[in-house]
Amino acid sequence: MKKVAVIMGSASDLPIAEKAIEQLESLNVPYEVHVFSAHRTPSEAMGFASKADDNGIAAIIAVAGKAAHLAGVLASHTSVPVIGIPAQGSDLGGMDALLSTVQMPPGIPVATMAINGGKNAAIFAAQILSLSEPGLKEKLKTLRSDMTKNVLESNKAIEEKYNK
Ligand code: RP5
Repeated sequence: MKKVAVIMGSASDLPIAEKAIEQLESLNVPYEVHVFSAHRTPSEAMGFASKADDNGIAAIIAVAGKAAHLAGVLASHTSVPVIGIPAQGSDLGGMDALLSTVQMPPGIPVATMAINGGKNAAIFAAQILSLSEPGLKEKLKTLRSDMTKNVLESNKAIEEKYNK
């Protein structure tokens, strides 16, 4: 199976990246993890993105906060799909990173998740890989049906408690 790369703009983004990593692990999706900054290590970020396809990466998850250019810069150097996670900074609550990540110019798309949306980024990356991996498609189906079961169970418990 091809791999997912999880890139963060700073080690301080690790708690958000970990949500994605945990979800990839639970789906048995192979991954690699790096810290590359669009601003502080732009050459390394570019070098990684331009070789991603040759290195067997099928999707890139990019976590960054503040003026979050990481996802867009990676996307500009590869045709591998890039999934951006805007990180919630303390100053503007993540709106800065959300807008910096989502407002890409036509031609260089970034699939932007919710602020701190690590879990969905991993699921979306797995969905991309699952196009050529029937086993992974089955795991994603199970993930959905487990979610449905959990909601139905919590509904039952709440209905029993309040609807007398
Ligand atoms: C961004 O600036 C990083 O992605 C991080 O979210 C934010 C703050 O970085 P540090 O100052 O904590 O390294 O580039």
